[in-house]
Amino acid sequence: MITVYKKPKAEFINDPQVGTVVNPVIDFINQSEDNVLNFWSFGDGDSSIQVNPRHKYPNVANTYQAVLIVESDKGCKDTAIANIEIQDVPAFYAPTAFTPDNDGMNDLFYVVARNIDIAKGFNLSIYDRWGELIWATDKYDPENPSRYGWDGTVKGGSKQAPPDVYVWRCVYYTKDGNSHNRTGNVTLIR
Ligand SMILES: [Ca+2]
Repeated sequence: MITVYKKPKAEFINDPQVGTVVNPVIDFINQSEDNVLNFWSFGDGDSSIQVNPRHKYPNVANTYQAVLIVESDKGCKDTAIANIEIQDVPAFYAPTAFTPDNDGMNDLFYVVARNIDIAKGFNLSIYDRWGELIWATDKYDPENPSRYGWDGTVKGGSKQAPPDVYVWRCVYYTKDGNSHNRTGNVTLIR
């Protein structure tokens, strides 16, 4: 008599769908069925036997082939494969608008700078249309650029800036030793 065991089903999704070189961390969410053992190969030489592993890819733009092999309690196997893309981001990015209304969406104005050397100094200043400095910070967190963003308040948080177009100026240094002085407009929408 031949016993036919049910084959397991290998399936997963990755979150986010596309990573960035700034934050190349991917959560692998296992959606397999009848999987007793899970063998992950992330495509960059690293591997895991966790059910839902989190993996940090190198901070370079590339596409990796992630493979999940699952095995049932009867030793039957199935394989799922997906391409994981880590995208480049611009060397410097500042949005042109933000909405500081505390709805959790786009409530902060902040810049994203790559290869930044904070030890040498950093400044982000906001000016109103009359050229008055209304907000500034000398803090920047490369791991979490929104952390010290402008929340649309002025005078130490006691007053809300009205909807308008504001001028920002950012001075920073990159790890190659160069200084950068960038400026632009941002529209505050409430
Ligand atoms: Ca908002």
